[in-house]
Amino acid sequence: MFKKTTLFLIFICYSVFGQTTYRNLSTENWTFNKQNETKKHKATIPGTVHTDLYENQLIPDPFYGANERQLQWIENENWEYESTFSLSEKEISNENIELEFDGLDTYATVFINGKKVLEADNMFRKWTISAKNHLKKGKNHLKIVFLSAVQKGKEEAEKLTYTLPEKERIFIRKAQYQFGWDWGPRFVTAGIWKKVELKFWNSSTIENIKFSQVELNDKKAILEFTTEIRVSEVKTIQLKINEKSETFNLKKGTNKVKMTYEISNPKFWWCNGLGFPHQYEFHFSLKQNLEILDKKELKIGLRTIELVQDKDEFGTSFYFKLNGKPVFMKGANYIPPDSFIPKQTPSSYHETIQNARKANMNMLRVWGGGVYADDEFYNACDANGILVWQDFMFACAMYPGDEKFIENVKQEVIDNVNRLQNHPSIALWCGNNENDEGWHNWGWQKQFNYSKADSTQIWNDYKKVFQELIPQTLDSLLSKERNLYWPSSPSIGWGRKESLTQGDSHYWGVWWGKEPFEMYKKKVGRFMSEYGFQGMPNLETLQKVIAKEDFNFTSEAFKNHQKHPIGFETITEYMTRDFPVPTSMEKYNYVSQLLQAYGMKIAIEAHRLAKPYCMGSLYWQLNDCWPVTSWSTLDYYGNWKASHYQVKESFAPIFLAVTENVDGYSIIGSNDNLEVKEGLVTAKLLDFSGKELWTASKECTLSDEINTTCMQISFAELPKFVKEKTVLQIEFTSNQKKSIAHHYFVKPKELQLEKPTIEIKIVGETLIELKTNTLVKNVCLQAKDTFFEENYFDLLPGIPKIIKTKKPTQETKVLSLFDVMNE
Ligand code: BMA
Repeated sequence: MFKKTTLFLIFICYSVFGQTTYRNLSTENWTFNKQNETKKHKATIPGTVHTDLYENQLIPDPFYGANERQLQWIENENWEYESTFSLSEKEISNENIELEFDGLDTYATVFINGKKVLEADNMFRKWTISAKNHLKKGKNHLKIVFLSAVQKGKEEAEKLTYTLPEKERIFIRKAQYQFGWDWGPRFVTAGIWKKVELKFWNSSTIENIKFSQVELNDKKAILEFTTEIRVSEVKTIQLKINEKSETFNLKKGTNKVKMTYEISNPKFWWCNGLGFPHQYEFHFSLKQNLEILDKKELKIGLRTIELVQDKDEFGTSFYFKLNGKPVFMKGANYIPPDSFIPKQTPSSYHETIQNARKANMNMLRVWGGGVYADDEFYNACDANGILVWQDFMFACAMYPGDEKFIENVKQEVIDNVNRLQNHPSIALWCGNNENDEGWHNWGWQKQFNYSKADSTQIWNDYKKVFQELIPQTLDSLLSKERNLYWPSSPSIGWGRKESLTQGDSHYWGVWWGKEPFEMYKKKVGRFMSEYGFQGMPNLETLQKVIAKEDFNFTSEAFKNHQKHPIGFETITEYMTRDFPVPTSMEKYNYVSQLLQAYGMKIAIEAHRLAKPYCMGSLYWQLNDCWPVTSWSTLDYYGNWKASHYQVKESFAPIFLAVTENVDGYSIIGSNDNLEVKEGLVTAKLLDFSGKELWTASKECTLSDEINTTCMQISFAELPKFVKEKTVLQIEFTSNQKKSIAHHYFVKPKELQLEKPTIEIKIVGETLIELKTNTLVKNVCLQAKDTFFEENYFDLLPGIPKIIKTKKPTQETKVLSLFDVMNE
């Protein structure tokens, strides 16, 4: 009996002090103040100085009107954040206490109880301080002083004998878009932008887990886990991975222990459209005798990914193989979801990724001018089968290459790769966005008057970071099958013809070069990682940040929410080419969205028709960081622009297109499924009243590898018809599933549309039915607080359409192209 009680007591002691625990300090009371000002204000952690100032009503809403301009002083100040928290006897008696900052933005000096314990200088790194010796039982004081990043950057720039492009921003390891972009305001923030916590651990703790796939086939998977365990003294421990346990003798310090794990008949992780993104859960525990010292959980997906670059008759291929299958990548570029990132919630990341999945995407590119995204972003990508092209955070400039900078970047790479490496979604690591293109094409040498020696130095620094440091660091961290590296996106600038025969390409002839949309058909590269066109967000989105009296193109408030120097001029120029140009704001807004969608349709169609020459189409850009007119297809609040509905259609697994050639039309089917699809193709020539002028049907087998010409229609076999009043409707029916496409013979502005009578009926709690007597081009449904599963579509007479809504709707407003033509 006595023995039992003693054992029980010993066990209690162990379990109280034994296991690694965490204490979130973000939830303590925090204050902030401008340096040298005594008045302290309440602060929210994680947060930014801008959001804290706003919440304390010390500044107006940074997104509202042209407030951005009057808030620029914030970036030049130093800011102090403080908190006092109490530690219990139990907490302080832990053997090790570490203070962990997941993110400090950016030049931060940390003091514990008045003693300086850290100087941080990189927003992207995780900072860990061994804090036991600085902390005490009872009250403790934590203070972080943030120096103006802009001032620090300027000081660094002074040290160079030449000027690097993009002024101070490139010296600062901080999100580059904060310095202003052509879709984003300039808000150079400061603050504790991620979680801060205390970690208490005793004798041993799991620091990091990685795995490699030793063998992976349909029958079995052999995984090798490498677990990094830190121990404070020589020790024998058991590591348990799910039901499997092994014993290891560890030395003081960090130990890497390896354990294999076998799975029979493994389920693979597939991207959206090709299968289920299956993930396996692993529970790790570190034990000594009966006592659990630390625990960790890991979800992994089993997949192989390759980047195939084979020489061919045109140049060099550029495509991904997932689990051995070539995959046409469909998706977009992802920018930070907010100018003030801590405002975002886990669910907002999931919603964005679900919106990508719903639009039939399978890849997003995390663009290099932002941040390495939040864990929830990658969790959502893993769960939704969205692959990630992950840039390192460098964009559109040249960067320094001194020793301090290099070491800083090295640690940044280590921290982020350690954090992200196990996500099945991560397909490729890419050095930077457009630095190589900029150096070779944007005329910096002339602009900054570089000597030969300057140029050599700058290019050598480039090579040091992107051709040596990053790939070498990746080699040291990643198992072979997770280590795909591409130095710069794009590999060759769009002005050069090789950009279309090898590597990935950013094609900006449309928009920046003002080339017509039809150019998209000619400028098709091997993998289109950027191209795009602006469209306005919904009016309500802009109305949230622009006052009624400012709601016109000339007000400062309105102009501030368009960051491209000639944004609206460019939109209007393109609109004039293909669409009627409305005078009212409401209709201009609507047509600007149709225009963007129209451009995206032409581009994506061209890319898909060029499969397998072209094997990827990632448009610029998925989302916004504030309410703005931009290239995004989802606005800041997650609303779908017309273009998002369009990309959903254009990225559909079965895709139909009509091309015109010398003697007729070809109907081409593209099939992105893993298996061949057999079905029936029907073409119908319809006038706008719904009258069938001609029809033909043909069996067609859509290959899963190459596009298939399903039908050739010669001009001769078609009856005479008025192009302005006729549409060719194409259907592909396979296993009772129908894909439909519409082909028009003239530009939208040339269509001769009749005034429609549209009937809208509520046919279910969240279902409405639409009918018309004549073709309605680009039906735009609007209702308060709801989302229409389909919108901006064409409605044909005799073909009622049932639309699902997110919430029940009472009043649905309809706008269509006819209303614009008859303004
Ligand atoms: C791309 C991006 C961004 C920019 C966009 C639109 O090339 O890399 O730099 O916002 O163009 O101009």
